[in-house]
Amino acid sequence: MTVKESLIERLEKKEARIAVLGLGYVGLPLAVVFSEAGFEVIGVDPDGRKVDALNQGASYIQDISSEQLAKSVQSGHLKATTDFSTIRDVDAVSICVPTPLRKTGDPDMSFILTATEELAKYIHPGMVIVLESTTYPGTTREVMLPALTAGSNLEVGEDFFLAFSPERVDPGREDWTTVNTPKVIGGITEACSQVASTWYSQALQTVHSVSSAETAEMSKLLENTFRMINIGLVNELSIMCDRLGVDVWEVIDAAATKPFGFMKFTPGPGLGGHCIPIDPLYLSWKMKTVNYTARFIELASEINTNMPRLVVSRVQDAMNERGKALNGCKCLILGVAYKPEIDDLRESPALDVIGLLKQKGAEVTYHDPYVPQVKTQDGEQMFSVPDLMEAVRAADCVIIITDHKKYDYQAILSAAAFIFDSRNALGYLGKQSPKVVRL
Ligand code: SAJ
Repeated sequence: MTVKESLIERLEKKEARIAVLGLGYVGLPLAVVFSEAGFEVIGVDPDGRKVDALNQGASYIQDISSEQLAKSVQSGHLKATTDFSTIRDVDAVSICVPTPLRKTGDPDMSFILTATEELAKYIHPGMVIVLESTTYPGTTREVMLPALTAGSNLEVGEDFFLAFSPERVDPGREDWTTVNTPKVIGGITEACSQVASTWYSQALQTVHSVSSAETAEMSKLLENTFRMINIGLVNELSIMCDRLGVDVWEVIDAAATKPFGFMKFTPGPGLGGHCIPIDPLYLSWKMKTVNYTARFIELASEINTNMPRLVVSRVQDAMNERGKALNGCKCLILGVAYKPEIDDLRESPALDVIGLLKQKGAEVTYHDPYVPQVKTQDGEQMFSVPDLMEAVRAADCVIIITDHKKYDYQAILSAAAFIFDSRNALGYLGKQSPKVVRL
């Protein structure tokens, strides 16, 4: 029996021991899913607080309840450690570490490199390794593979197996989960694709195997670049409609009646989150290394990045028309999380809007039912106002940045002196009211 055949047999019998490196919003759910499929799983993370919480069955990720986590831990199928050396005894490793951008806008590969260097100490024949972290095409083959095989005579596709499988976790989503979201997997070799796909098929409902790691890496970037560029398109459409005196929201709703060949996106105050604004820049960065300029990505990124400035400029114009300077203007921001019904502030455009308003001398406060406090770009600690309606009444200008469903928009409209609505949260009410301006 070859190394591959033996490993596939152990995976199919759930005898293979699994490790998940990185226990964040991707790694923790994946570790639980593998454990619920019957594998013995060890979660490895340098953050001792995460490790302790997991071992106590206390979930810190909204998609996994403590009850579900505790069941896996108590069954003995899941435990966590900060000790990387425990992976010397495992057969299969999923790497779910962050891939942020540096301040320079270049990819920050440090988390992948650290995980790979640790893994290289313990790699052995009969091991399969899958990278899940979103990254530029070529990372698995050009960065991970040499680092894993340096100083060893292990042959990829023969002695060990290496693949890429992009994470598709949308935190807070309940319809599409780690188990039922189709999973793309591409290996360094055909055998790598086969082994990794066999492994994931034991726990996930749908695995879509592709011919290479680069194909899988690129497919993920297409998914999120598609989204970023289309959001950039409707953001530019909002600028065009404003110049033409046309209601962009009505235009989009009309286009969205087309039952085929159109997909609805909506304008907003900018692009937040750790995926959409960042993933496409991994692709444009990679293309520069092969002397190609990804013009769509760069243009859409420029438009999206400028939206907070556009919002503040539109607010300033509206206040001027009402005889009020922005300097000294009491501005209340509603919603600072990067999207509704979550508490995540990463890359949130609200932070840019707050910074720009403060630069113009406005007196800025905020309310967000999910975010009790915020550290602003200039280092100030702000707290969500305790009494929303009192703050609405006291404000010269209410600016809706994130349209949480919890808000009573009718009551806010009645109490406010003026509202700038960057999300069309007020809908028809906003269109009809003289004290509302929409993006
Ligand atoms: N946004 C708009 N207009 C839109 C859609 C989004 O301005 O029409 C803004 C949001 O307000 C937010 C940012 O873009 O600030 C990103 O929003 P998002 O809905 O794309 O949410 P994310 O960042 O959580 O994206 C995730 C991604 N999931 C993965 O990468 C696995 C993305 O691929 C999903 O399509 C998205 O969730 C989703 O559909 O919810």
